[in-house]
Amino acid sequence: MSERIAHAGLAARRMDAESAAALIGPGMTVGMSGFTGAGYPKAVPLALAARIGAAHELGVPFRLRVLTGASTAPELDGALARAGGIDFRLPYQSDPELRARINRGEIEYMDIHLGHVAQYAAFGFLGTIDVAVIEATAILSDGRLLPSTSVGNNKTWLDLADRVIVEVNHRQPLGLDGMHDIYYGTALPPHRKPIPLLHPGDRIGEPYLRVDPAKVVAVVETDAPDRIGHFDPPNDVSRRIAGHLVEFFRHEIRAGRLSEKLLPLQSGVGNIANAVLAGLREGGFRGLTAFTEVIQDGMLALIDEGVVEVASATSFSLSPESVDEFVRNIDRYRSRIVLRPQGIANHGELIRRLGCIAMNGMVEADLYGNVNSTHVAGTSIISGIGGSGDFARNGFLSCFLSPSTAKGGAVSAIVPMVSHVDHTEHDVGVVVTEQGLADLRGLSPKQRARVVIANCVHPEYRPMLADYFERACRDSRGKHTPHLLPEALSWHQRYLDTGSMRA
Ligand code: 0RQ
Repeated sequence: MSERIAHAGLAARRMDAESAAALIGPGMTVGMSGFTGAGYPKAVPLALAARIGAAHELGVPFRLRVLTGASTAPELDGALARAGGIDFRLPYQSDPELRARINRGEIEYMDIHLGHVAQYAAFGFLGTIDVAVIEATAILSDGRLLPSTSVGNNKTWLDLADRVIVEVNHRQPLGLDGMHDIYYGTALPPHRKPIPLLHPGDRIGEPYLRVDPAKVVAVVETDAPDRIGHFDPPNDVSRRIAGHLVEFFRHEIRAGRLSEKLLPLQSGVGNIANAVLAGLREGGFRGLTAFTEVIQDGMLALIDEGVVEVASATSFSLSPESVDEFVRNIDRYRSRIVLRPQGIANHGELIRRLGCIAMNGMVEADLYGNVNSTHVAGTSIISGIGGSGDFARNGFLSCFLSPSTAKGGAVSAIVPMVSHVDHTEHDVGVVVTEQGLADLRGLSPKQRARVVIANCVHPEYRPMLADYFERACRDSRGKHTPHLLPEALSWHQRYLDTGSMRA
């Protein structure tokens, strides 16, 4: 199984996952590969979880600081969380076990913009990175790594970590060779230069990850697929959301603010994002580009049909059916897809230069356009801000999408005041629900509230919100952003008390 390890010195450092996991000790900070369920190490974290479990049985404390690209999979976040082995975790996560432990207060979680993680670590704000555990498709004869299905923060962990463990996954297709673009021109302030990327398809770096072979303490071979779930087919609600957005793009083209090719698209993860991509296909768009984080099933379909010419991202997030199709046609995709480090894929300078159209899901928005992407009732985290803030703040257009209700109608996604703020009113341009679209550009807070109430709120909650706004305009001391403070979060409290926001 060594044809994928062409560097003799590193081939000699092959060992099993248990021996590699034994190189990681209590209290260490570990930077792992992995982004939205792709390209995460498949064997060492499981062995590490077993090692941690055994230590705990002997009463020996063993907890780690775990840093990744974004969400991983049950074999990494799930196993380490279940073993009680995570003390601190950063950034985006979506594993149910990890989430439950964070929300029980057992794990410290830092939610940070995905585009900021690499520089945050390079600035020294995260302390020493003791070990990097990175999945690769192959090791070249000079020791460089052919990345796998995500790039994420791998460059940063490889650069900064004292020691490196590489997992070479034989299941990842060798045809990925040539798809990655690892930019090595970053520097720390005050020595930074402009990043020379002018088009989403530009290649500005090299296809491989550099690593000092002297730092590589273990090479572990694996043969396991990425674990990514299935997507729901678009339903009536997601189709209506997509329909409103496509109609809005048409309106912007007629107004001369967008061309027929729009501007580089960023679309979030999840079913609504997939439905929006399908909506663009049905809307007759051609020759589009994407500068985004994740290539989902929907994006591959758009590339196949010429709707999208080229897509830049940091990771794949493909359902099992799409993976087979992808591997069969990988040579065709190679000229259409560029995978970059997330610090570049989500870089504010590039998002602003390219003028991305940001389309992200939200948990809730308020009357004035503040958006909560992360918390239920202000205190429990769902996943994290991901890259939504990188794109919302810097994009040409910043759109937030959600069904108008959640939990079978018991929760309104449009509330008097959001229970947690991820995107302030200053970063939100367009709010879309299946009810309609609120174009908030160029409006004052009270003007925004009227559009949001008229266009986005579910009919069951519209009279309640209209009533709140009317009384706030009358009774609020300040009339710029009218609120009734004792009542502003009462909908959330009612949901906690009764299971429903309905009055
Ligand atoms: O929970 O499954 O337990 O019922 O939140 O909601 O409707 O399945 O929608 O998958 O599109 O997720 C904001 C979470 C939406 C996502 C969010 C509950 C709901 C369900 C999921 P259940 P849906 P989606 C690029 C950009 C931040 C990161 C980001 C997200 C669960 O879009 O994580 O944008 N965004 N990244 O029931 C209580 C509400 C609720 C609610 C939804 N108002 N109150 N619960 N839910 N609304 C990608 C990356 O950065 C990697």
